[in-house]
Amino acid sequence: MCADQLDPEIIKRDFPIFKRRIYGKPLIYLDNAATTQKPRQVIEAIREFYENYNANVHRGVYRLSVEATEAYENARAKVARFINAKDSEIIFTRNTTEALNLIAYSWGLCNLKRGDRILLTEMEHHSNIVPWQLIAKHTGAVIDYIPFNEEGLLVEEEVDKLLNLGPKIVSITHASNVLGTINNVKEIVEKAHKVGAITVVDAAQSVPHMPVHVKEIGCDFLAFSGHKALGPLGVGVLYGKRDLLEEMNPFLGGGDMISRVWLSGAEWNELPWKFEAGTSSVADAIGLGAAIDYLGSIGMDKVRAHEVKLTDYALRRLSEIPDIKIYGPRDLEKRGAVLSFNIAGIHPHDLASILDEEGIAIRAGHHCAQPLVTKLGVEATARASFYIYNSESDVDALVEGLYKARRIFKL
Ligand code: C6P
Repeated sequence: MCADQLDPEIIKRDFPIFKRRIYGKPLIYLDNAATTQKPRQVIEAIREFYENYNANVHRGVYRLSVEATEAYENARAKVARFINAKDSEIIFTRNTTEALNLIAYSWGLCNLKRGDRILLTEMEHHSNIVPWQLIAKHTGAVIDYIPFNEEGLLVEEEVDKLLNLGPKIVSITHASNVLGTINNVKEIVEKAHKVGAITVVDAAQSVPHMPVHVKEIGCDFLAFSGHKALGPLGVGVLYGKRDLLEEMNPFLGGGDMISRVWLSGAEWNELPWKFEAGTSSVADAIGLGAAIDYLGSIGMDKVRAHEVKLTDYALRRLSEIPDIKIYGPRDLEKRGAVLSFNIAGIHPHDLASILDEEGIAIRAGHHCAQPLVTKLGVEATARASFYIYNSESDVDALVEGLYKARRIFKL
């Protein structure tokens, strides 16, 4: 193992869950696109908060509250540095879903009207489809979808054709949670800005896996979830350009998001707190800060390099299995470490159950991307998704488990 490569076996030692045995077998966790496991450093940061300085933030002058506020705002600064944004452009949400809903409601309701166009892609997660459908219903706007081809790549001519219709907003996933496709968001954002559209990037499957810098992409908004990046469940991030966030109405009203309230009205707090109504998930934000420290200590280039190598190995090993159909691009530069597949004659849920008996966790289903899966001509796929603690031996165990499934089904 070279010093410039990460060692998954060493990394694994930081994750207490890998002491678990499932039906007497070691846990092989291959559902990282759903949520990642948490290192001891993240668990410790959360425990430390609750044991030593648990208090509400922005509200107290007493020591505990000051410490909690400092740690919460420090976590925001870490997130900002991680994606190359300013602190005031980072809003803590519950998850990607809430971040995308925030944009759809706060920006969409005020800026879209009958006949305006919203441009999405056919490979979006439901979180980047349904909020826009709700807003389209409210406003009379229409939604167009950029199609993807056989290889699982967006059809470039269609990108141009649909952008020429002059959408007001373009919201696209950076990396597909089913196909693994990594979209060239920088290029699409550039083209979208040329036709005057606002741009949104769903980075739920990219921020945890590769260097993502908002200034480099140039997007107006970007969303991701902490729990898919080693952080706790319950905290997500919305990045937004300051001028746009200033113009927008708050998404939710309540405590912390105001500067003054009268019986007849209210004045909003400064950014980013204008969009953080009510008591925040303080411990979770601090936990996310610890997760970012952890990823930063490895280096996101190394994370990406590890996943490319592992995906290459997994694609080659899985391709050996008879009657397997693997979805998504084969070009490693155009894909992440999410591998969806089907084996003819075995339902993906049966595959997942048989693998579970071997201690292997994969996801089976439509992965909250039903339009995508329907276009593939199936109702469900099996999906293995990798992260920093996965190694080639995990891939070997997966392949062995799939052969076992074939034997059970007498294939
Ligand atoms: N995908 C998966 O197993 P939340 O649930 O808000 O943290 O993330 C939503 C989301 C948005 N966009 C993309 C591209 C995603 O992959 C997800 C979450 C999980 O694929 C859970 S369905």
